This record gives sequence, C-alpha cells and structure tokens, in this order.
Amino acid sequence: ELTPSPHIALLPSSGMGHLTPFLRLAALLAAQGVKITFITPLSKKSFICLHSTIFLHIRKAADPFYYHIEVTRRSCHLLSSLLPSLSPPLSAIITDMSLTATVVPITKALNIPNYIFFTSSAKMLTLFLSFHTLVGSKANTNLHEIDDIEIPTLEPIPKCWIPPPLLQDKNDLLKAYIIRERTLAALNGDKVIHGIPSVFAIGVLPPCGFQKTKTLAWLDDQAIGSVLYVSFGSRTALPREQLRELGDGLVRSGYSFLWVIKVKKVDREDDEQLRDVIGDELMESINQKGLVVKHWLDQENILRHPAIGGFLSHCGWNSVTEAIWHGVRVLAWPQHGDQKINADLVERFGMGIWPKSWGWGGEVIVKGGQIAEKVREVMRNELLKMQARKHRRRD
Ligand code: BUP
Repeated sequence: ELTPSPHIALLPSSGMGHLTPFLRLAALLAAQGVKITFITPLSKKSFICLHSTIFLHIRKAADPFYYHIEVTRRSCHLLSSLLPSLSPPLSAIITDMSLTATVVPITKALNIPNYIFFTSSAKMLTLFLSFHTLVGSKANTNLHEIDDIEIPTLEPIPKCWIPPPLLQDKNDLLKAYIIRERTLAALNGDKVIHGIPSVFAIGVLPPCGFQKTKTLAWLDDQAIGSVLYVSFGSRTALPREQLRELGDGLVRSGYSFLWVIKVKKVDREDDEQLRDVIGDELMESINQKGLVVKHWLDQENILRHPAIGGFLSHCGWNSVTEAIWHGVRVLAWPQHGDQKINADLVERFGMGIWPKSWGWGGEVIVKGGQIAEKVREVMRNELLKMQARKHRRRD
C-alpha cells in the first residue's frame, strides 16, 4: 500500500531494451505525483565504484550487455548504505529481474518493499521460471536432450524457442543468472509457478514525452503506408552475408524502406563504411529505393509516421509493444533471447507474420528472394493492416 506521497526508487539493468521500459514506468509514476529516484549504473555520478581487477576479469568474458549487468550486480552491495540515506524514506524499490538474487536479500534486510519488473511478456516469464525448475531437476542431464517445455495448464513451449545459449553453453551468463535466482526457486515451490508472488501486467507502456526528436525529411516525402521500417534493435548485428541478402531482398521487394543498420554489436566500434560492407552495386540500388541509416533514430517517431506501413523487426519486447502502440504490421525475424516468444505473440495478435524457417539470427542465411517475398506478403496484406490498427493504443 502506497503512502500519500510515495517515494520509489528504480534500478534498471543494462541495455536499451531494459532501460527504456524503466524510464517509461518512472515517467508514468512521476505523472501520478510519485517522487522518483532513478539509480543508474551508467552515469559517472552513479553509485557504482569498482575494483579494476573485477572489471578486467568480466571484460574478457562477454558480450557488453552481460558485462554491464555483471558490473551492476557486483556493485549492488552499495545499495545497503545508499537506500536508507534517501530522503524522504523509500516506500518501495522496483528492480530488474536480472538483479533479483542480488538485490532482494538487501531490500529484505532493509525492510523496503521490492517489486520486480520483468521487461518482457508474461509468457517469457513462464519460460524463465519453468527453465529454472527444469535445470534444478536435471542437474546432471545434458540440456540438449530435453523436450519441449511443459507448463501446467498452458501450451508447451517448443524447444526451438528456447534461447540457444541456455541449452548449449555451460558458462553462458544468461543461464547463470536464471539458475542463480534462488529467490525464484523458493517462490516456485515444488511445482512450476505455484506460490509465485502476484504478477501484474502493466504494459503496453506509453512512450515518454522526452524522447521526441525530429523525423526524417525523407520519410515526409513518402506516400502514406508505403514504407517498410527495418530494424533489429540495439543489440543485434547481422552477419555480413545476411546483411547483403537482406539488402538484396529489400530492393527486390519493390517497396520503399527505411533501414536502421547495425554492423557491429557495440556502436562506438562501428566505424566501417556501409559501402564496404554492402558493396557498391547493391548500395546504388538501395539508394534508389530506400534510406539506410547507421546511427540511432528515435524509433517511436518513425513508427508513428503515417508513411510507415510495416516493420521488419527482430521482435525485441519494446519493439513489439511499440508496434502495437502505433498499430503497425510486423514481419517478425527473431534473433535471440525472448524474441521467438514475442514473435509468436505478434502472430497470435493477427498483426504480423513470422517465417519460422528463418530460425534464429545467423542460424541459416536467408536468401534475398525469400525476404522479398515475405516483405510483399506483409505489405499487401490488408487483414494484417486492419488487425494492427485494431490493436493500436495511440490516440
Ligand atoms: Br536500434 C534503435 N532507435 O535506432 P528492444 C532502437 N531504439 O529508439 P533490443 C530506438 O530501443 P532486448 C534505434 O524503440 C526500443 O525502445 C526502440 O528495445 C529503441 O530490442 C529499444 O526492441 C530497443 O527490446 O533489446 O535493443 O534488442 O535484447 O533487451 O530485447
């Protein structure tokens, strides 16, 4: 129960996919008169201070995304002194799921109510919790050998939707986090999901006003509903060969497109010329039909633009919720993590198509011709357009 003027702290995890929903939630709460403290491990003035040997040890290991989660996790002990020093005293803290095992013992000791914000779908949460129990019950089993994941009272989750690192790599950090979540194990009891604390669905979260930037003049010149927007989120760089096939497919589809391209996972290392990656000839054709951008564009602004008629998306949870918010059809091409679960929801909502044979990103190279065919299928499909419009939350 909130006090008359509550004060809530929010502690997100790393990556735009996690940070964005935390910011949106903070904005919604602030609009209700809640005092907000946003704890960020990214700013120089943050609560993070690290021992350099830990820093180096983790840097070797991983993906920058995991690296930042690990940095945050290892700094969480600092919350013990930080949280009680806040004024007025905290009414509650909202923390990212990936920090649960580390943060909950601290907030419990401080007697501060701790809400866990799971920044994906309820279905992904069932997979998360079920996988944990499965691993616990099969401690010495090769996870390659497991079947589809059975979930009491729900449809099973196909094995091929489980993010591959969870099945393949014993040292994968994502898997380590899931397994480390002892709090969840305790909550699960002996049956999956029994005894879990109340789960509240709080999406689709509206965009925060402060994200607005100018749209592209190029987009303003395109006909209504004529442009396919292409983006694979902030963390996915497709393999080179796949980038070229995608470029070829977009050109062959005959539709105009706005393609936000990522050549490297970490943007600041991405100093390569697009021409070198894509080749001169293809680049010429691309320039005639579309616009390729290598820097961050405000996706909200693009999706709300009347020229956008479809979205080729990796189906990160934020991208899916933003497509729903703006009522845009989706061609789903999940790349990793929760994205197959999200792509399934897009199809179930009747607002998109998911060509399942395309697999995870990089698993197979999808040819330009196949991509062109699916782009045309989505862009011509009036039923998808109508259903997407029906789901639209924007006024
Ligand atoms: Br790229 C890009 N502009 O150019 P997801 C992304 N975004 O506004 P991800 C931009 O970043 P995870 C760009 O609107 C969304 O809110 C986009 O989140 C925004 O995918 C966010 O869709 C991306 O969840 O994260 O980044 O792959 O792996 O956690 O799903």
